[in-house]
Amino acid sequence: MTYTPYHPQSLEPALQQRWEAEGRFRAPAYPDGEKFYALAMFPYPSGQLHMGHVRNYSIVDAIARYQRMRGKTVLHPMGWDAFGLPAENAALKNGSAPAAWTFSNIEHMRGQLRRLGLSYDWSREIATCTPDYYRWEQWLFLKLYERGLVYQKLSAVNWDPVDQTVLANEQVVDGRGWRSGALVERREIRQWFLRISAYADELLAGLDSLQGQWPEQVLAMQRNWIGRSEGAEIHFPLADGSGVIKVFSTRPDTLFGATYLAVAPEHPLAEQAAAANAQIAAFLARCKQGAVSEASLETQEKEGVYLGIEVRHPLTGALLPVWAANFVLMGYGEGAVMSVPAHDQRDFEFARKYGLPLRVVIRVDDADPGADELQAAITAPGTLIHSADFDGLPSAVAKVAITEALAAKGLGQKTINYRLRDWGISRQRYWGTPIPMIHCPHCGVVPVPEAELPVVLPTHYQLHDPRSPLRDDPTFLEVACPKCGAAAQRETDTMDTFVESSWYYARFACPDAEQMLDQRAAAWLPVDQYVGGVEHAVLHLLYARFFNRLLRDVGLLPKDGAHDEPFRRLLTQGMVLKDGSKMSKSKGNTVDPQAILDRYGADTARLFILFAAPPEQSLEWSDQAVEGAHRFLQRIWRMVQEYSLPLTPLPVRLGPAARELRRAVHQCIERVSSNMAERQHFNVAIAACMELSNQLGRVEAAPGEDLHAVLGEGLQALLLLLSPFAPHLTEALWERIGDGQALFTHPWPEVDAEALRSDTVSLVIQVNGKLRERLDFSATSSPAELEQAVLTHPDMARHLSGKEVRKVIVVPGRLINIVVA
Ligand code: ANZ
Ligand code: ZN
Repeated sequence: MTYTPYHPQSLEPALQQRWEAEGRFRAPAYPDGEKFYALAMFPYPSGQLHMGHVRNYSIVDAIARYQRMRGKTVLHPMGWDAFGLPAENAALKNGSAPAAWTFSNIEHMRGQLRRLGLSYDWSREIATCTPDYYRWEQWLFLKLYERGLVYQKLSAVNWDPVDQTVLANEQVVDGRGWRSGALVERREIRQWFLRISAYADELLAGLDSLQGQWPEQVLAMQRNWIGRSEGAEIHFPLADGSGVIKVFSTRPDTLFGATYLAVAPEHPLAEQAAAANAQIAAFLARCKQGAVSEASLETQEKEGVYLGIEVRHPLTGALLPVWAANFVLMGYGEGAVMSVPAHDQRDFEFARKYGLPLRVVIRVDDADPGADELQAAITAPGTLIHSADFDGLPSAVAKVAITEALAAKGLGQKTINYRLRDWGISRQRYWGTPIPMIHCPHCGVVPVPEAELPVVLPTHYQLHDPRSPLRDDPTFLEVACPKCGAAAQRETDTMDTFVESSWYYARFACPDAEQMLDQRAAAWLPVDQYVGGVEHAVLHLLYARFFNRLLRDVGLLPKDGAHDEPFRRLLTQGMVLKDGSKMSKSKGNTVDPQAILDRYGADTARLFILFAAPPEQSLEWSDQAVEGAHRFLQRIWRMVQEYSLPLTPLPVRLGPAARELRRAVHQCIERVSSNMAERQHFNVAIAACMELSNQLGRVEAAPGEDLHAVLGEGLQALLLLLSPFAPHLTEALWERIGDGQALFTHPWPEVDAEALRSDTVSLVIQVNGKLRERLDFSATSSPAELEQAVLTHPDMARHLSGKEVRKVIVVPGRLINIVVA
């Protein structure tokens, strides 16, 4: 027998060119029939594909190809999240322009994606750094500004005093500027914010509709991030009668245990006190040092200073001192807390450090520990003590009663607080979407008129230092005020790159629309299956859920309830590990996908990566397993070539061997099918195919025999089932033994229930209720025949000899129990 050797290095590119020339994976403008939108989180064009990409895209491609075979109209697009810091950093290092660097990376990576044989509709490709894309983001910004969903406020940034520029959090390494090495300072500057907090409740409620469709862990992380807490706003009148300090507390039941207040260093009262006291001023200045990331606030040593101010307890009238403390956040609640050191651990430590008093007001068991004996705060709810009229109430009841008592005096009310902060989208960086605003000396902030969009980002700069070149370029900067015509200046902040990735999935539905989105978006959305890394559990996935609602509320998506959520189903794929740790350049344990493609081809790479682990778990790289995947494909190649044509229809009656083989074929179809759609355990699906290929490989049959016909059916099924994973090899072989219909839209094979029916049943045999044997019988036997068969079965002799059989109980399909004396 002669056959062509398996040579993926030439076979695969030839097929890929054909797919491209035929426009095979183009989606129509509108779905005809049932749609399926499959999407992988689009990549940052860093220069090279890594194995994480290969895994992500292989998963989505398998799903997209499967859904096509299920008869769905599939949309499967790809694009580039092309703005961001790495382009600037690379430009600084090698003097290139960020745009040129970005586009050449896109060029290279697009080639790599093609080489993987991913079934994208490339006609919809998007690069977010092109004006065609970001102009709509500027347009939306203006719409949101009109609606009060965009605003400016003072906010802290990392300031590099040597480079004289703002640094991104990633550019601060151990509190120092990454280039200058200078100690970073905190500065307050005016920045642009999106009012995501206005959607907090809706974003929280929407999570319920994703239950079962999104990983539980991601839902939990979003719930925490939104962080709804119910509590009370409590007013403490200033002792000098000049006003009140408001605090937010989730534990109004501990109100009688409050022994002092603590305000944020940025709180107006702290700043007032600092004006008259150098020691306080020095403390506040110290708080302003250091980087602004949340992590650095969490870990810093808790410190404070007494402000020389007193307030009255709203219910007892007792005088309490007011401190400023570095752990109180200006942006949360009221920027002030009532400190209850006996029941809050942070307050406990602070009180012990500064010698402030403790009052125990909650009892969790019978003991009433004296304040001096406490080793740690008692944080659990319990029963109130030392709390006047509220003594004896459980915490939950007391929360309501105390809040009502405060409300009656006009000194408080029930409130809900969210941890979710408004989204600061200003970046003092160059390589991003320009914020379409103008600063006029007479009119203040003036939006760029819609007709003048886009505000195009100039791309010709050579970067020499981290300062944004926009700030020094008069041709960008200088502009006439749209309102009064006076000489004005453009905003030089650009948008956070998370803005681009918050709506790209919608633009893919109508990439050439002459508006942000047109009718096609509603027809394709929501994304039916989204796949990406779990590191995006909150920011990206929350922002996209927010943007989808903004798009709806400006009229670009229908308010029909079916378009609130952007991603119907989410799969978070696991990491690719080598030697037990995440592949990374810094660890030097990467495997370059290009090398695997060159050596084995795309089908092997894809098959290995899907076979090695279930998609959501981490995957350990193994050179041997790659070899194994390759050998498997070679075996299939040989088997199909060796099959002597023509295929013949199945005879009406099959002999036992043919029946058994056919059952194996249909069991495989069943296992693969259930793992494609529901569980998405592609590794199990591939294992089933491997098992079937072994069974088919053992068959020896000549044309004309029933076994030969079933073998043909089996080989066909195998190619269909493997085509989502190894699309090139299966398509090439399908040309030899297929049924003339194109493989990529061929109907997915159906399970024949008749074929699954077994000739034999396996029954558990008990003697006096104890498990003794497991024996096979003909599936068509009657209970009487079974009784006869089991008693005379040679394997039963040792259990029954010399015993008197009293009774035989047959439970059809399950077991036979023999009662002996
Ligand atoms: C008194 C109290 C007693 C508190 C007690 C807790 C335990 P969550 O659940 O995250 O909403 N807090 C309020 N505003 C703050 C701010 N701006 N910066 C730092 N901490 C602040 O947290 C609510 C609790 O965090 C509030 O309840 C308040 O301390 C503190 F036994 O009030 B609590
Ligand atoms: Zn003006």
